This record gives sequence, C-alpha cells and structure tokens, in this order.
Amino acid sequence: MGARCGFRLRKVQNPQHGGGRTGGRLALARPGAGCGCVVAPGLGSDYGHGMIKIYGSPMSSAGRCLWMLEEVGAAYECIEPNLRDPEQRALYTSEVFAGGKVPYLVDEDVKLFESMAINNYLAAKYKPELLGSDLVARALIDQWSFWAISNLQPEAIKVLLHSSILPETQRVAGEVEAGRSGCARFLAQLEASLTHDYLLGDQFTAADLNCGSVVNLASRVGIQTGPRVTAWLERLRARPAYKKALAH
Ligand SMILES: N[C@@H](CCC(=O)N[C@@H](CS)C(=O)NCC(=O)O)C(=O)O
Repeated sequence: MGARCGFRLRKVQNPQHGGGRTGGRLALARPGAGCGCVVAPGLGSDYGHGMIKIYGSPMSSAGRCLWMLEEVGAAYECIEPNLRDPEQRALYTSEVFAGGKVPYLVDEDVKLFESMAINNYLAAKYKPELLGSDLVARALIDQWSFWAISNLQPEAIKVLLHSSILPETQRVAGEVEAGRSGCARFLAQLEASLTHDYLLGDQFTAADLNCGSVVNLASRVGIQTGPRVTAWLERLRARPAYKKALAH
C-alpha cells in the first residue's frame, strides 16, 4: 500500500537508545481518500510511542539528519513523503509541516525544521561531545555549519538543478558554470582550513557531519575537491553511521 502512494517508512531502533534495527514500509488507512492507502501524516504509527519521527529521504536535506541519528544512536522512524504528489503534499503541509519542506523532526512535543538545527538538537540531546567541549568549539561548529549551508550548498544546488533536476528547457548552462565557480571558491577556503583530520582538530564533531554532508553533495554533482578535502570526505564516508544512513 505504501508503495502505491509513494510513501515509505523505515524504522530504526539503535542499540544505544532503543534496541535492534528493523526496517519496513507503512501507510495508514484513512477512509475516503483517493489513493487506496492514505497516509496519516504525523499522527503516529504502530511503531511505538516516543520514537523520534524524521520526515524526508536520505537523498534530501534530511540525509544529514539521518546520518546524525545514526551517529548518536537514537531510535527513529523515517517517513519519506513524496512531496511531488499533490495529494501527499496537501496532507503533509496541512497536517504535519506547514512549511512544506523536509527534513522535519517530531520528538514528542518538540517539532523542528532546518536540518542544521535538527542536528544540533540531536547532538545536544544524545551525544553532547559532538558539540565540542567549550564555547569556542561550539562557535566553530556553528560557523562551519552555517558556512556550508549558506555559502556552499546554494552553489552546489545550482549545479544540480541546471545539470540534471530541471527539465532541459529550463536549464541554463551559465548557472552550472556559476555554481561550479562558487563551489571552487568555497572549497579552496575549506582546503586551506583542513590542517588536521577533522575541522576542529583530531576529534570528529557535528561540524564535520554538517559541513561534510554539503561537501558530499558538491562532490556527488561532480565538483572536484583538493587532496585534504578529498581525504577528509573519505574519512567521513567510512564512518559506520554514514554508511547506515546514506550509503544505499
Ligand atoms: N535549509 C533547509 C532546506 C530544506 C529544503 O529545501 N528541503 C527540500 C528537500 S532537500 C524540500 O523539502 N523541498 C520541497 C519543496 O520545496 O517543496 C534545511 O536544511 O532543512
């Protein structure tokens, strides 16, 4: 039923905060709706009270939140709405997240959008060491997270949109070039800053995950990275949490 609606649900119970790991698909029936099975967005599933719900697919901005959920070992269910489907879009935006964007996190009474904010919340709740040990470390983590999402990501998305996502008639070659050159500028800055294994030194922190998820996107759309950034990205991709969340 879920497949017919394009709605997918994956449940993950991590050992640290909730048991073994399982997976599945689910759609909840609601009479009267058109597609045979009707998603009941955000109203919960049979999968247990109190489990974090994260809306969005690994290929979207929610991917970095799935990676963080795996890093911290929280139990969660991942709901993948198809926001291109008008019926699902209408349901989700009216009943779950008014902004119409994923990721969206529901943790009992806590409801959050914006992937970086979600990640810092998850780290603070389950694995505070990922946010560094002092004020300056925390500021640097914010710095790299905001830098990545406000500088690098728009350039990488420009390349993605105008090289593959938009219909061919709407693609503008100049935008691809502009995006490539923007990425090159920011990645040169990152290359010069990466003097250790990780952004803040020898320890992996939320800065690496948040920034790395954006560099990963740039790399996936064919942007070249320098030797330090390439080695750092390989280090991040080798993490078990990255593999569980994103490498499929
Ligand atoms: N800055 C936001 C970006 C959210 C965003 O743009 N999400 C996209 C998917 S990657 C989305 O939901 N698009 C659907 C739409 O705009 O209708 C974040 O990092 O959470």
